[in-house]
Amino acid sequence: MANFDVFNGDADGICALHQLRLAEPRDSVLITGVKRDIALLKKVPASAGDKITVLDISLDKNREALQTVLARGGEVTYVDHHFAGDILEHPALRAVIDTAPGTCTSLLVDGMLAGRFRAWAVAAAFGDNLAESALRAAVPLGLSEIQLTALRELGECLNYNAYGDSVEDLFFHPAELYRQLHGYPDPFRFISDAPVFATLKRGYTADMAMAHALQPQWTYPGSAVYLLPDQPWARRVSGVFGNHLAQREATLAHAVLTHKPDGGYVVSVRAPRSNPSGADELCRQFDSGGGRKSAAGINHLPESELERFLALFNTAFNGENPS
Ligand SMILES: [Mn+2]
Repeated sequence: MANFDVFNGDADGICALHQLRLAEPRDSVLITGVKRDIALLKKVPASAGDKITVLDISLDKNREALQTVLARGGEVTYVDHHFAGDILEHPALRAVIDTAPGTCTSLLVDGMLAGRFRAWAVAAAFGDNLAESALRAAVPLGLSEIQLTALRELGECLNYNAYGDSVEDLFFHPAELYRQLHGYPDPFRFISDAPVFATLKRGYTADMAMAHALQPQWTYPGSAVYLLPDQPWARRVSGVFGNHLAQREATLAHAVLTHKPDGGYVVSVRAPRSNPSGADELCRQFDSGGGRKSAAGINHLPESELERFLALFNTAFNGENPS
């Protein structure tokens, strides 16, 4: 019998698994990838009695694979906060799914573990651009401003490492980053001692400086669109850059479009922080779109769909309050 840990390669996925495996150590096959690589469950060659943990990837996007794994006799723990559609009922499936805009997978795991490794969940919430939730979760820890800033940086750097067209764009394969990080029960130790963190922070700082030098390509009454070049730095920084824009201009929606090597764009959409909804609905109108209410994306937007995207984006976030 085998164990499989299947997780999104971003801060939330990595910190969710880290917490679970600190609480319940387990040798397992790690299955992960770049942030957008979410069709992960189909990579599990499950057989009867295998234990499979799935973290931070949409159940809706893995539904068929989940049915297969369960039919083969696997036992599945599924924790996530992305759009799930109908959650199937099965005696071997434990699903903890909450798509509320203020939560993330690491916070859900934190709830399952009664807050035992809370600081990691705080870092993950920062990484998922949920600063308010992160700060709320951090209250009982009594951290200093400096410590909170450190956890914010940690979440952002881990999250940053997951963006790329392929793992070749990344500083570390997310499985390797998880293995390194898992040696540190204390996030502050990881921040001060781990060479991988120093590398990520250097890369992050350099890439963000490039992004912040850009002006928006299109601006609308309630939103702005940035266009990033076909460069590894741009692919790495696109998502985190979107989060920063969302933090900087709370009332605006943002889209970050990054040119792809073979044409078309990768799209990150961030709803306004003042009204964090509509991003997933917009992106799901495109073939490879999906995500959460506040943050969503399109894996491949063909050039021919650009005008349609801009029109729908402008309409979705026209600056008027829906209430
Ligand atoms: Mn997440």
